[in-house]
Amino acid sequence: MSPMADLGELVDLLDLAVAAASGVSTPADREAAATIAAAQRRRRDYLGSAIVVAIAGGTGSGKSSLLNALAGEEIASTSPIRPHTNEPMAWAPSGDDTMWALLESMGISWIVDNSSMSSIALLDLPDIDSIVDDHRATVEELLPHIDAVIWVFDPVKYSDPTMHDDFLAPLVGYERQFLFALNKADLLEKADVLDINALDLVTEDLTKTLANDGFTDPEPFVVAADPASGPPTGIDELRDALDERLASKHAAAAKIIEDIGAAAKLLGREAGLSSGAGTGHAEQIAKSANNTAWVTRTLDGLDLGGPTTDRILADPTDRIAVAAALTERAELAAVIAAIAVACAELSAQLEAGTT
Ligand SMILES: Nc1nc2c(ncn2[C@@H]2O[C@H](COP(=O)(O)OP(=O)(O)O)[C@@H](O)[C@H]2O)c(=O)[nH]1
Ligand SMILES: [Mg+2]
Repeated sequence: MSPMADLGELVDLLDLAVAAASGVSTPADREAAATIAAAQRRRRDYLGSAIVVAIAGGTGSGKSSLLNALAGEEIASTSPIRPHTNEPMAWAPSGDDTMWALLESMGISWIVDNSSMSSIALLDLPDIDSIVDDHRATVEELLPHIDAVIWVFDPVKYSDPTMHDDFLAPLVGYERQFLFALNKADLLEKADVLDINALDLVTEDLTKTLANDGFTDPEPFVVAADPASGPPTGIDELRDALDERLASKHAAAAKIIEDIGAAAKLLGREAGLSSGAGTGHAEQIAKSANNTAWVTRTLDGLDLGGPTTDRILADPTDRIAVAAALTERAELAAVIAAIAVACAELSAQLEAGTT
């Protein structure tokens, strides 16, 4: 599988185009393109075409079990002996070099090759109920690079005040990225408390507790990732929710690709480079190299100032200045062409990208 291009690279190219356009495009067009690039850099999620989901929760809540259930295979080792996972591990699509590099930069060196679901990466985070401050810092560092966090609760510790007051409530600003899962439903399902089903009772109480933390309409998924008997339950609903997020991420990505493609075209517009990427530019530049009148007119029309432009306007037969101006255009044309190619590749990837 060839390495996937990602939106991050496309944003890099747009920045490169803005730089290459400094003597060519209008300040307004360059500013518009730079604003689009900067906005993408501020995004609070992973810019690739896959969705990156961290699984967080207290000791023994079932994070590793949930990762295994979502993956449909035994990835993270689970154990009844606590604490078990002391290092974050990831299950990430093979071939996505950018994501693997990202995971390594986040300090995740234990990466399991995910060949079955090319558009989802799952991170099994360390238990978070010990050393709360350190772990909250870890999660806060991760959040800008990932798409979602599944917070896992078990029926015994779901209302642990440390978890809610010291951990979740301070992170309420990230709620757009959060999903909640009540695990070990099998332990509650058959129990009644004063005629009320224990599972309903706990689900309702967890929902209320999360609302008290400050979350808007929290709706925990009810799952059994590793029930005492039988197969996992509730996993399909959770996976559907992740698929939905992946779909909306793809829709958002399609919009970004469109915006970046448009911004690149705008950068080339004034310089006559916006007719599309490819050989046309080279031809146009070669042709206009012998046409100082065209170059002068173009530069004059741009009203750019700058030493090269000033020199040509002062003396349209100044071949060195004309050559310099054309080089600037050729460089910009090359970056615009690279952007067009990357946009086409990414669009194709998005169209092919399903779980
Ligand atoms: N009954 C039951 N046990 C579970 C379920 N999910 C996990 N467990 C058990 O809970 C223990 C802790 O699970 P693990 O996934 O290692 O938790 P982690 O520490 O959060 O990664 C293990 O013994 C699991 O088998 C579940 O849905 N039902
Ligand atoms: Mg674990």
